[in-house]
Amino acid sequence: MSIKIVSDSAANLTEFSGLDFVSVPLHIIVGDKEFVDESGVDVKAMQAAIDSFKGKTSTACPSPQDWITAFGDTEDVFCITITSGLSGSYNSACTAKQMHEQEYPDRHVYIIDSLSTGPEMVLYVEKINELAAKGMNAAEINDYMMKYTKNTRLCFSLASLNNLARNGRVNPILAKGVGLLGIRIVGIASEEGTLHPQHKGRGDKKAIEHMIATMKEHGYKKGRAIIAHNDNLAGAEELKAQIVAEFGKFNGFIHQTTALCSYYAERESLLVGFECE
Ligand code: X90
Repeated sequence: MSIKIVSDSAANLTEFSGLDFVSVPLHIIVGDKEFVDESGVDVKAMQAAIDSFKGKTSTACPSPQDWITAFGDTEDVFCITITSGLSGSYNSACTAKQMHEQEYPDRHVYIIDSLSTGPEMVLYVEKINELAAKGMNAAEINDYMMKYTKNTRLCFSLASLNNLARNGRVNPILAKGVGLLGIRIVGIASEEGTLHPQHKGRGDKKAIEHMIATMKEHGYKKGRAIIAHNDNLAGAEELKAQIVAEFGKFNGFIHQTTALCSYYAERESLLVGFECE
């Protein structure tokens, strides 16, 4: 049996130990510079380029051909994309699947639209890996994942919505004031895979209190919880400490966002993907 996991780079994973894993990069375009969200991308240089650039910056999702290349020659591929509610990545992957399965009728691509991003995608990568290690076949894993994906959530604390608003991914009215004086916006990924803001307030301390309350409200108990931060390790450590204080332990890890999530979840933002009960 051979199973491969392919995700786009919104998962912030350049590598993953376990199953054969490939990350397919999104691109960040800053004037005449293009940052490819792959291993070795210089996120600090990207942020510096954004800071000093006056024009419009943008991002681009993988093309169907990018996806097909990543699928490779493995019989069964699980493909996890950033939310179709905010990106064309899922549609592109669907086109790729169609072309790939037409060319190789004995291969199969299972696409999971995360309706989310970052650490919630990591939960899916981990779970597929775990189920495959237990000996489940691809169809069984796919059935399991259809239920599993309904029982995970993403909560965010964003330090700015500028790039989301400028690229038409959130209402510009919502973006106003966020970032000034340490104003954070806390919310969750909605069922449709868009931003559902719930609280606006000042500073990480309040934001983290709201994140913990949101986790509780959505049935988090002691399951897996993965934290991604953009240049805010102190905030991530504080969130972890509050998870331990509130729920008894922290079953997960902390990592830094790579280029795509760093572009949209701007400096000092926090994301947590977690399992609900
Ligand atoms: O160019 C593209 O196709 C990529 C577009 C991606 C847009 C959204 C990225 C979001 C990154 C920000 C906050 C988390 C909220 C997620 C709600 C689903 C992270």
